[in-house]
Amino acid sequence: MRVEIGRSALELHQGDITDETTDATVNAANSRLAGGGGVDGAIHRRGGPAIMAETDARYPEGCPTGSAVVSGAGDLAARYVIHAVGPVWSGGNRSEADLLAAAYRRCLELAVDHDCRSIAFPSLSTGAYCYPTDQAARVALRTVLDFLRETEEPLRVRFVLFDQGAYGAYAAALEELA
Ligand code: AR6
Repeated sequence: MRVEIGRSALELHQGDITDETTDATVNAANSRLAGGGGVDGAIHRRGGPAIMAETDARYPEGCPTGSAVVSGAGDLAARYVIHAVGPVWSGGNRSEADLLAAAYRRCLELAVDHDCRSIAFPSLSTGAYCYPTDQAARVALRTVLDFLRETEEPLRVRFVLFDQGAYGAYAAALEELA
């Protein structure tokens, strides 16, 4: 599924984010930037040790929830990995939606600042962090659509959803929002 916004585009794709060839690939990281399972495990496995070596050196304090930091992409096809820290779901009354939106927005800003023309996102927070996928999809897509309507730079934003359930949730949310 694909929606055009001015000179930019938003795409939904089902697959593995480590196969992407976008300029930037977003990692679903934790605030210690310590690595882990899910997307984080896959990115460090396939990208190799250079990514963690760089984040350890540049961001010894880690990255707060609701924000993101950038590194090189090691052996991945991307130029950059943007490590985003989404919130852990704890019922919805702990500013989870605002923190999730802030994490997406920071990734988009970093991508534009680094002259990226394309960026691939996973579904942040909806795995180990247990954010309900249908709600996360609405926050993610609204944030990206708002950003693409505001920004001057043409950007291709690709959501790479691992399974059919996640793809379906994002497709339904995009039909509602676009
Ligand atoms: N490509 C695309 N999507 C994937 C892939 C992949 N290779 N692998 C999993 N997903 P998660 P979170 C989907 O847990 O919830 C880590 O341990 C997955 O099905 O990766 O933000 C970190 O170190 C789910 O829909 O990220 C953190 O501690 C989505 O990606 C913590 O997990 C996100 O799942 C972050 O948790």
